[in-house]
Amino acid sequence: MFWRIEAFIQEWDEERKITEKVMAALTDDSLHKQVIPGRRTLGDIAWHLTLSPHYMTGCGLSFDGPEGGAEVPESADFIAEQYGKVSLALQNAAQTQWDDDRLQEVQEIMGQPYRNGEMLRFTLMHQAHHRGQMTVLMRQAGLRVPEVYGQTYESWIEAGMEPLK
Ligand code: NI
Repeated sequence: MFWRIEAFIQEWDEERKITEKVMAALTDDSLHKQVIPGRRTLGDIAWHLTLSPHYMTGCGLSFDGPEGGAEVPESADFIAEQYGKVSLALQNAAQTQWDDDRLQEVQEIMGQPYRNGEMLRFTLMHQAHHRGQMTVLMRQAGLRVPEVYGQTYESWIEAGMEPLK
């Protein structure tokens, strides 16, 4: 739950920049990497994360969603570009359209009451959850993963240190 809009803006701005780094490390080929045969791919998850910020329009925020429809794009660059746009659009909308009082407003979502501040928190945690899935699949696809919350295997080595196990 966020009680102050400024607290959300600050956290979202940091988190969306981390997610942008992860998206920027994707390649077209890697998008087809599957969790297990026949299930979600890295591209599915990346595109799900790109579509997700726009769900906040269901709570009354107004901003444009990503271009490209529901189908997962073939281009990693396109996904990264659309993620950048929509994540910033959510941030700008929250900053200009809501104040602290609006965070207490309750919406019914799938039959359950949620405060807007809870939905913003959900959006943030949901992104972190799927971003973590992405970095594992990226490793399995042979990609270098950027630093998310701390050093990576490669950045330890580049710093002249022994990577942590
Ligand atoms: Ni999800």
